Amino acid sequence: MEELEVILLESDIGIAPATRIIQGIRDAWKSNEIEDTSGVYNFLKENLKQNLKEGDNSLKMAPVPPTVIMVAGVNGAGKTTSIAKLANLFIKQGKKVMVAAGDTFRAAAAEQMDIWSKRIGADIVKHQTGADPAAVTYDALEASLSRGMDVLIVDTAGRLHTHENLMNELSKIKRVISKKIENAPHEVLMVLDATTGQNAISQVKLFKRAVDITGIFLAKLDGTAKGGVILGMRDEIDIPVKFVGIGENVEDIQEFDAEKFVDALFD
Ligand SMILES: Nc1nc2c(ncn2[C@@H]2O[C@H](COP(=O)(O)OP(=O)(O)OP(=O)(O)O)[C@@H](O)[C@H]2O)c(=O)[nH]1
Ligand SMILES: [Mg+2]
Repeated sequence: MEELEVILLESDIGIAPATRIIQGIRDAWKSNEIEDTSGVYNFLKENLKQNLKEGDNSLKMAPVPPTVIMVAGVNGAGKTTSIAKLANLFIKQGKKVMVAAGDTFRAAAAEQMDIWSKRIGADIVKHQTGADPAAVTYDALEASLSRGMDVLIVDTAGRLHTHENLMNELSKIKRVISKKIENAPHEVLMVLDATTGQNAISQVKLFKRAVDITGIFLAKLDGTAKGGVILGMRDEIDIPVKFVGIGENVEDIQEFDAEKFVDALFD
């Protein structure tokens, strides 16, 4: 049991969930639900799968278009790439998609979004570097409505969750969206780098406080990272993982699958 606890902690699952799981195994052992080591293994796997399956993993779409999806996260998490992947998915479904280049902070950011949008065939609204991201968002909302877009995805600049001014800026962007379109944004996705350890929990908590995150996009799950941190996420924050990123190309996106995720973790 001690070895198992170490393994769980090393996989970034977090102390509270690891303790809960270990206690669950002890209880199951006492009540003869588990009889041998393979029983422990299966119990653990099922426990993690059930935990990750709770809640709704699908994207909430607006009853009347456009569906507005706001995307946030720390620097370099994979936001812009993940937006391109999502936009491409929608376009493949025959939807009209616009992206808002809401990262006006980094000089090359709008250009990066522009390149992606051309490649996948999405409309784009962008301003100069240094412009107010809320203003870009406002223009994109107007353009989405007038051009009859099905989906608008709003990119935002990477920011440190501990930086209060920048988190307030994020809240402002969300308020602009809510004012313009009732019940929007329909999703606020936080892109999380799968290689992030326990720090991810405090990241998500603070982003949730600022913009009420509705789902996680777990990027960079193709590397050595196992993304164990999301196992603890449900216990502590209760936000579902909706998508995973598994590479740098637009096709490298999958809907989150708890079964597959846990099996891969154990392999
Ligand atoms: N291997 C891998 N790389 C990814 C994935 N998603 C994004 N990346 C890479 O991660 C790097 C950062 O991606 P961006 O999309 O620019 O990240 P960002 O969060 O928009 O970054 P900032 O806007 O600077 O905060 C790029 O080199 C991407 O190609 C993924 O799922 N797998
Ligand atoms: Mg970006």
